Amino acid sequence: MSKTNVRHPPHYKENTLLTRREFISSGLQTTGAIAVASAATGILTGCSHQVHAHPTLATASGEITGKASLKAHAAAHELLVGAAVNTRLLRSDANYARILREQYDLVVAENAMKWGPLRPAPDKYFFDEADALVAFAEQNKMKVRGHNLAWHEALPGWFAATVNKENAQRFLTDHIATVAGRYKGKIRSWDVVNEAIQVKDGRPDGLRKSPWLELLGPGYIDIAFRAARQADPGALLTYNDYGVEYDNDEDARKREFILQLLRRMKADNVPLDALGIQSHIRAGSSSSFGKGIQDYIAGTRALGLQVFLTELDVNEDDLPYNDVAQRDHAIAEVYRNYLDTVLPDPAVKSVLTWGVTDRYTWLNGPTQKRKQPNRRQRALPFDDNYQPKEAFFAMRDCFDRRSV
Ligand code: 9MR
Repeated sequence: MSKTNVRHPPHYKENTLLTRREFISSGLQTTGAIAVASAATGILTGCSHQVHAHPTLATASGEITGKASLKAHAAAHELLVGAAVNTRLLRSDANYARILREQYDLVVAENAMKWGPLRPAPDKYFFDEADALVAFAEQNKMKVRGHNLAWHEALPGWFAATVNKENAQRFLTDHIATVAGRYKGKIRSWDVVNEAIQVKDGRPDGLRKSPWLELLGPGYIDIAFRAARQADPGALLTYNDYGVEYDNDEDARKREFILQLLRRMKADNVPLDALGIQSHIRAGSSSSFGKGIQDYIAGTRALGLQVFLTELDVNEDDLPYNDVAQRDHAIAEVYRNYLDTVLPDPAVKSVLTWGVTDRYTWLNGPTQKRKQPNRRQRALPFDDNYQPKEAFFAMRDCFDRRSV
């Protein structure tokens, strides 16, 4: 959701591991801190002998696996529950992989299917990481979301000097044919176009002045969706965006522009099946959730589209206190308020968090501007030690309350 045009170099690295400085300042003082300290030291020093935090998932709050898992509770209310995955951690962190298997039935690559990671050079593709995620999902009978085929960020380093108005359409359609074609029949839904609306760019259609818009004009969106349908006719084609969740003027304007785009696409018979609502939300916000997002979802449903909550997490930088239990409670309340606002609508079919454990959330990553640099964010359902937090139980309760 960063608002700058970040372009990653070809040798792209995921940035969600703790740095030594972050680890030292993390204040991991809860149970298991020593085990995690050893594990983190192993990662930081490249030591091959890695100690994993002890998996103690049955906590004082009760059993959370099997029938008590997120996915079992979600399935009872016609929802899929998923998470964004850092593919490298599937190999290096057994607890990470285990929680994914136990709790989730849907995965999406946090980075591995973006242009930058997939395209080391204009004529070369690097599929190993993306393939590994799809294989992991197949082995564990999980579904996969694809993220993403056209975005203004995470473009490869060579992009700006290589892609021009003459060849841009070919680059876009070849990329989609190759990537969506490779995973044909294996992807439940693709984020075809990501974050195309940016109100402050001031265009009457609300479109972001992205490289794709500059190269191809507004038509790039339809080109991308048509190419995606052709490459993988079975995938649910999704438009995905952020900044639409709150009852405030800024989010309301963005919702209007997105609905206008979706209506226009449907009117023009552009293949489109779903809307992704990223759901990067905040604790300590002065705005609330309510009619704005409910009407947005209902408007999307009226167009015959499904709705996916694609990147849920809670940024807690605005909380004025440091006490962990107090913060975790406030974060869980935000999960609760948000999910209770949106889940009653039957158009909502899946809930994905952007990560699994606070240990690797992008919100603690080096590119993130932080108001509380000495405090690690606790944005996700599992903490740094892989223990379920109040947010986990809030999610499960919200699934239970859904009347679908
Ligand atoms: O979490 C992702 C982070 O590791 C990457 O550096 C960044 C740029 O590729 O993208 C982050 O994920 C973003 C997602 O792809 C689109 N919506 C906003 C997410 C958080 O910035």
